[in-house]
Amino acid sequence: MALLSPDEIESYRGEGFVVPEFRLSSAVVGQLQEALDSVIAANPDTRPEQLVSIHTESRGAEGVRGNELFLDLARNGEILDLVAQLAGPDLILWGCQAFCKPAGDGMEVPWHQDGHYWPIRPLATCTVWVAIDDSVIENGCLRVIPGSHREHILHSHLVEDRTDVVLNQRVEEGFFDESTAVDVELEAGQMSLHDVYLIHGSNPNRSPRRRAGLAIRYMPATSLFDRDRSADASAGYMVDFSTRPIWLVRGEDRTGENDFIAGHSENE
Ligand SMILES: O=C(O)CCC(=O)C(=O)O
Repeated sequence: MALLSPDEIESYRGEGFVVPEFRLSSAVVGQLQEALDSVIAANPDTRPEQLVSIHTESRGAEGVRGNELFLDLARNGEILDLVAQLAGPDLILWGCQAFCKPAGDGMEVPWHQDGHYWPIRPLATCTVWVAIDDSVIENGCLRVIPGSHREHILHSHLVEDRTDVVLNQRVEEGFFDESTAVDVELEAGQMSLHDVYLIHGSNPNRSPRRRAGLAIRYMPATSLFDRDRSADASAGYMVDFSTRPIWLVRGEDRTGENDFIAGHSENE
């Protein structure tokens, strides 16, 4: 296991993202690819870029029948060790989504800040983005604007009435300089970690190679997952924070108010 070095932690704080040395074995990558293929087959009406809550087997209000192999990965002790270095010892797993861009017609993810959509007070999340396939410039790898998280400001997002992009909201022009974007190229099994305020997105996949990644969302258990927002499709696809199961994966719930019961009966 390679924990983050002090320089890597510094880089995450300063740039808003980091690629650790730790990576998954090719055997685990093979299992994830197989599980993803079966989830795609079981959800023919869902775009594979929008496989929200892929770690739960019940369809629930969000409509995706997932696979618990992704939940096992999200509870992997080595990944949690990395996240704990950045977000503290008390951690809640509150989301897990596959962004799988098929070869040829994989959709763009517009430039956005995640925190714009999320009911976490105070707002804090570290996303671990795990490459299930090789993710490179050609097939639309994750792109980030280094340092765009630093001021902890959520910029205004334009709402677009489009179905050819993964999210229908994008950061309005003028808040960042796209020429500073960094392409986060990863081999299958590698991962990047990014901050909730970081501006990021990705280009369409016009290449002959699929590009799949799994975004695992962790929040410190010093924040509250606010369940007041129920079923909501304003991001361009359905999310339901009122019934979304969350898991305390490390330490204690420091707020004493997080609800770890909602949504679990269908998933245990
Ligand atoms: O997979 C992508 O291209 C985008 C991922 C993303 O927006 C996220 O992890 O928040």
